[in-house]
Amino acid sequence: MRFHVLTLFPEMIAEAAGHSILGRGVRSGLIGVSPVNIRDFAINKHGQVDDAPYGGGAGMVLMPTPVFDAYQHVKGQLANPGAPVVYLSPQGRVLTQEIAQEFSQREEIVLLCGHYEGIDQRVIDEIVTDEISIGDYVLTGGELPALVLMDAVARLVPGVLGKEASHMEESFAVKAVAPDKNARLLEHPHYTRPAEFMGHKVPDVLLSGHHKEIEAWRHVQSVERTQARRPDLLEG
Ligand code: 21W
Repeated sequence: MRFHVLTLFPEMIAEAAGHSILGRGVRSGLIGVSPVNIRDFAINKHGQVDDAPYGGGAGMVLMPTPVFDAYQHVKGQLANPGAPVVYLSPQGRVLTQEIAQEFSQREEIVLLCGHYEGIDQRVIDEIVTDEISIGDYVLTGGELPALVLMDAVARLVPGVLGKEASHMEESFAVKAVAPDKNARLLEHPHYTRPAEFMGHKVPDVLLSGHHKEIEAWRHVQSVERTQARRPDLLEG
């Protein structure tokens, strides 16, 4: 799976993509991350990529030509010219596990990160196939959302997670409470040594060695936590 990332901050993408699970996927060759600097496609020698909005108003708008030229450059490297072009934007549909699963089936994805007030609508209409938000809060650009999407998608690519973790993914699917919405239960609490920390003991059942009882206790914890913290996941 290869991600091509059109951005004004390519170092932000390259740096973060070198760490954790995403970094391991990259080093193992299962994941490719190719940042492309939109400024390399500036319209003049001053490196201009943005301009004032038609109709007035505060802030600047990313010009269509540098974005389109950066996309054309990437398109020339695509194995599949029909690869999705995902614009990270507050106006997009909110990223879910289901959307991450769909993207994980693709061989290649182009990610477009906005900055300033946004990107000229004409180039969006011309090249973008999907518009994705990561939630209802205001950020300063699309780079962190692009990294969030890549992280969520990369861990679903076979081989990126260890064997144990990918088995966990399967058992979660079984716990789904609303298959159409891909909802699931929150996790039970986790404990490790020491058996007592600041006067707080690990629940006895976890030290009992009774695997059936442990499983049942964890399931009850999951349901109770979900009811208390995310009742929306239990709807239906
Ligand atoms: C945020 C650009 C808001 C433009 C008052 C006056 C991509 C994002 C982004 C951004 C505006 C995502 C303003 C969740 C996000 C992103 C940058 C609108 C701001 N306010 N998902 N002007 N949240 N954000 N203008 O912010 O590019 S996905």
